[in-house]
Amino acid sequence: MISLNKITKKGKAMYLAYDQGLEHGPESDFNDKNIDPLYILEIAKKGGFTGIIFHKGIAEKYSVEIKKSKIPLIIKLNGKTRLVKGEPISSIICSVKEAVSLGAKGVGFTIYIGSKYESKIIEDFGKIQHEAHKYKIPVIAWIYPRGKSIKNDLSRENLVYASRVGLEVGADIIKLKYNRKKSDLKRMVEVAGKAKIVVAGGSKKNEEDFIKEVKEAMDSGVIGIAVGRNVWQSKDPIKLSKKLGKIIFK
Ligand code: FBP
Repeated sequence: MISLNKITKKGKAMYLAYDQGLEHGPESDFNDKNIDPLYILEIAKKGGFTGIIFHKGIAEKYSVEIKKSKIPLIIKLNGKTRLVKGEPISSIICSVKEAVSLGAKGVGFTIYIGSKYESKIIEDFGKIQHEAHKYKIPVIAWIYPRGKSIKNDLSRENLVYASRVGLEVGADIIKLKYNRKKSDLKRMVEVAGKAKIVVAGGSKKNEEDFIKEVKEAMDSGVIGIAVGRNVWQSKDPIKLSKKLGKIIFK
């Protein structure tokens, strides 16, 4: 069993995701402040996050500051832009070995179940998972039902399926979307067995509603959150993060 100790606190997880520069593009998500990775690092540190999620480029260029911050680094190993339409697949841009040499305490990987490329994605994930576990590094799988065959990516059936795929393929933590139906999330937790679940945040919403969403998720048995925009697009990200920390680590 791989230990999650380095990227959790009291068994709970609060990750700040900052892979959107590649996934969505800077013009859609960033403003003058949050375009700067150092601003994000400061939120992660002062806000009490148990991990910061970067792609390889930021992990390399800002490695001195990341190490100094002592925030556990999680490197997202694959990614894609939003420019290509059609069936989704992310390319591997960083090996586990490189991630470890950059100081990663965990690695992330996106799996699009339902995509035409699913078999290649799952095959790649298998190799990454094997390698990461050789280094005793936990693997977080972002599992999103997506592609032409997926009619509703937030249906109970698809989300519960995504959760079980996470357990079956060997993810230690599964990052899933939450459709605001507690009974669906409880079922997702149940089918994930000994694998743990964190929920994604999505685009920026009303702060009170976001806090409520996090409470609901924690009540349903997930170990935490892996969110980006709702935190670093907030007017006061540190204040918000502290409120989230109280809910998550209480
Ligand atoms: P957010 O909280 O900003 O939504 O980040 C969570 C996340 O999973 C990111 O890690 C990733 O870049 C993004 O959402 C993917 O979102 P999309 O659904 O647009 O592919």
